[in-house]
Amino acid sequence: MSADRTTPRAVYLNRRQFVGAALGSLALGSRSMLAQGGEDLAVTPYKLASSYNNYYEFSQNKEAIKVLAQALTVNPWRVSISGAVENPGDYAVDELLSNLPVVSRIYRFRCVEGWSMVVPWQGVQLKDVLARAKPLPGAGFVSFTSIDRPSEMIGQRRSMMPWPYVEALRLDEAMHSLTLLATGMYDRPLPKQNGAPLRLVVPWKYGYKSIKAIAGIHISVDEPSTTWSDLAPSEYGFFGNVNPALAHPRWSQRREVRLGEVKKRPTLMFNGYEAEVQHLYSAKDITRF
Ligand SMILES: Nc1nc2c(c(=O)[nH]1)N[C@H]1C(S)=C(S)[C@@H](COP(=O)(O)O)O[C@H]1N2
Ligand SMILES: [Mo]
Repeated sequence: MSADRTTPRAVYLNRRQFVGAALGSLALGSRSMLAQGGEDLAVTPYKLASSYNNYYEFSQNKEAIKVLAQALTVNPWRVSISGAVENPGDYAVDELLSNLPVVSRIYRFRCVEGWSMVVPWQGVQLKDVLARAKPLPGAGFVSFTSIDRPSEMIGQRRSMMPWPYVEALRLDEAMHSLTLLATGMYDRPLPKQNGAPLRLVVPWKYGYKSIKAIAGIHISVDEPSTTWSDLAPSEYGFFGNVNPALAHPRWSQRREVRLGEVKKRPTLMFNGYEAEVQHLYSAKDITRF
């Protein structure tokens, strides 16, 4: 076992302590912000969505990330497209997205740790970027690599997990019209702590799939390995589909707490996007984390 394989356990255990403590203080300290009436898509206050983050390249402390992440230079920013495509290339991020329709979508966002939020995102559909890249016949997966820049990302100077962070989707999931590459939220440029300048948003999957600060997009025939599913396959599977019936080994997934709220609410199958995405999965797929 490598050093990288022995440390993450502590990381997972910490996730639980942090979420408990931080949600407690948020809930007590922000009564005026409580979304009343239980409206399922009541937008989470910007202040909460931009100050309670997961971004291990900076810290495991959710409140510290918004401060530490300001060290990241996000302009200029380049994104490479490689692998099984007709049009590979290396682009400035604006060039990559130029002339693609900008969409604005209000989505539920659910972290496997049991907290959730509702965020208005702006960005482009990933399928539009992939259409330009033209996946070759036989291509089946898309993986995303976050920026690897320990000089600006203090958490990357520790080997708590293997860097850079990598996530991936099956090509059909990537081509789904709900899947976004976000460049903004709340009609503002994406804050650095939320993944500027470019992050993935896959609303029916747990938050760890929605990788931040994307520097590389790679199309492959075979299933790629991904950071969390390599570290702990039983806890953070490749699918990562939100499923209240499928318990995570350490956290029941039946309920969740919206940031700013106190009372837990039931977690919805596919995070409420069942009608849109269930056709992508077989009965066996949804028994896998
Ligand atoms: N590069 C990178 N992307 C990441 C993470 C990370 O640590 N590094 N954390 C993931 C997890 S676990 C969650 S819940 C979301 C959190 O997004 P937010 O901070 O915008 O709420 O980012 C995801 N994307
Ligand atoms: Mo998460």
